[in-house]
Amino acid sequence: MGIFSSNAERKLLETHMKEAGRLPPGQVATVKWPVLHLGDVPRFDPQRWDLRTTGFVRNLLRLTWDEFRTLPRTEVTADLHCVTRWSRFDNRWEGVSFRTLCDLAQPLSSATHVLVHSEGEYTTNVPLADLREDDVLLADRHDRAPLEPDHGGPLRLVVPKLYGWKSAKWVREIEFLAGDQPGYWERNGYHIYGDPWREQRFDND
Ligand SMILES: Nc1nc2c(c(=O)[nH]1)N[C@H]1C(S)=C(S)[C@@H](COP(=O)(O)O)O[C@H]1N2
Ligand SMILES: [Mo]
Repeated sequence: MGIFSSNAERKLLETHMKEAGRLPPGQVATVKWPVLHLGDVPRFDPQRWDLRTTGFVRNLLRLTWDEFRTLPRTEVTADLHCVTRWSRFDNRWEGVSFRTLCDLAQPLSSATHVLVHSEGEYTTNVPLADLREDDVLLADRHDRAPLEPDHGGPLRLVVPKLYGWKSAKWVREIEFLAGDQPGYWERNGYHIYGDPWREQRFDND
């Protein structure tokens, strides 16, 4: 932090990111990492945890934690933009590329979208094509440390190009859909797609 107060440092980062074209419209930069979710942080039991693929898919997988940890790994450095207007830059994620999971599960040709189910009630929908992009992953590490439970540990989805509500924490099920279906926030007024660069915050934006 040096000679800067933390707000001066934050402001400097914000100006820099704006000039670099990395601050979407209507967003402010944050250096800290806010915790944002509904309900309680689920308890992780590695003996009972699983990740399932369901719906319009050839292979109905059920991966245990140990099995998940043997999958080929990837790392992505990406920005996180929350619809409540904070952006956190250069998050270094590690985990398994969503594409790797798709290759194992083999969605049917009729599958166009995915409904991601978290532990508890939370769901969110994303088009399958967007999930197959290079920078989408199921992350179990952040900034070289195991992902904190508050931030979605043991496993969360990361979809950098969409607002943060699409990056579901505590993921347990990947449901392949033949057609789009709104998730939790999408049923409650948030935009069906959620592109921060087009400020797709709410469903009439
Ligand atoms: N399961 C679950 N995942 C969730 C949420 C939630 O309420 N439940 N909130 C989302 C929202 S709105 C954002 S901005 C990000 C925030 O991630 P963070 O708490 O790690 O900053 O998580 C997303 N994933
Ligand atoms: Mo958010």
